[in-house]
Amino acid sequence: MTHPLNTGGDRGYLRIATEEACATREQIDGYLRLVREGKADRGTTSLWGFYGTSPSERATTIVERLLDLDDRRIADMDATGIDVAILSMTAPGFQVFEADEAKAMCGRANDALAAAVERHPDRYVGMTSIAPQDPEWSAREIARGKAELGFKGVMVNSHTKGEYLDEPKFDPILRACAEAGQPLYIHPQSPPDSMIGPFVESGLDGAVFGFGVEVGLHLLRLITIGVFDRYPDLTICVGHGGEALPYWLYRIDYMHQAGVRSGRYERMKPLNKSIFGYMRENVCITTSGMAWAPAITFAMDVLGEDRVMYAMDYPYQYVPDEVRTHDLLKISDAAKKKLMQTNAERVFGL
Ligand code: 1DF
Ligand code: MN
Repeated sequence: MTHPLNTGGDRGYLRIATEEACATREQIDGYLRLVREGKADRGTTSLWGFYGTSPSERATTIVERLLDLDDRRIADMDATGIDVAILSMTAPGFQVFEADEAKAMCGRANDALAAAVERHPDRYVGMTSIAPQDPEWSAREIARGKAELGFKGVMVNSHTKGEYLDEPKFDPILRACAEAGQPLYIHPQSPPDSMIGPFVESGLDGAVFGFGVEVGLHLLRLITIGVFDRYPDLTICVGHGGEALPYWLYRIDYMHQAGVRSGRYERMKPLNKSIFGYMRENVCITTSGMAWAPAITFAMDVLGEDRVMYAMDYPYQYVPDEVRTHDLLKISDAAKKKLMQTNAERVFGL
């Protein structure tokens, strides 16, 4: 990527942040309406009941920052030294609305994001949001995102009304990503009602823990159903240091192979590769929310230097010092450039 303003200068690398959130007013108003009418699931009620109505500093500044796609966001990027932000509509996207409303809102949000990218072409990259309630529509939106809107990846906010993308009906979405040659980013949302009880009663439903459990489960469901045997060139990205999976990988792999051999679960079939193999060859992780040297270097060690990308998780974790944590990592200059810049350029085709 050529950057007219900044080529990384003395640093030797650009900082490309890969999990950066925005929202339309209509989207946030939609969450608030669902919450008010008692039609939101428990996770959305907890999350958007807070962000949408709390007078706290955290809630009000985050909502303001989500809605701004111009001066304030660019100023924040400049203040922290972020050269390029890969933007997507915030969680839970359009996946909590009825299908017709979801599609209409999602299409308008994609258009609005594309317009923002057009206003700031050297600072923003967009990802296509989808409404998995209608898989065929979502597949067409993925193609439109690539061909007409210039988007470089596809965002899904994990489960859709309690269903995961390994369900056969969602296959058109996976196929569309593979055909577009674009990565599917599985971003968290709160666990579904079927799972959230013990999380929400303890205050652990959101980004503190529930998000990671939810996305780790989602990715493992996709791997174990054989999504990468069906689409060997598909890349799936997850944030937050890989949602704990790199750390658990040895045990997951061991027990998965034991489970396959035992024939204990009908759904657990032999796969072409080990889970370790898919994690190293089909999955990319980002450092969103996990600006922690031991976790980042561990993930790079386990998955390889080509598999880990920088992210800030703006505006939910807008902490300037965390950028410096990345800059100061004790890794080679070549590995740092991959982490901060070139892995994102490769994965998103920038
Ligand atoms: C939070 C964090 C909320 C993230 C998010 O979406 C979100 C949070 C509503 O802290 O409540 O995307 N995040 O990715 O870290
Ligand atoms: Mn995020």
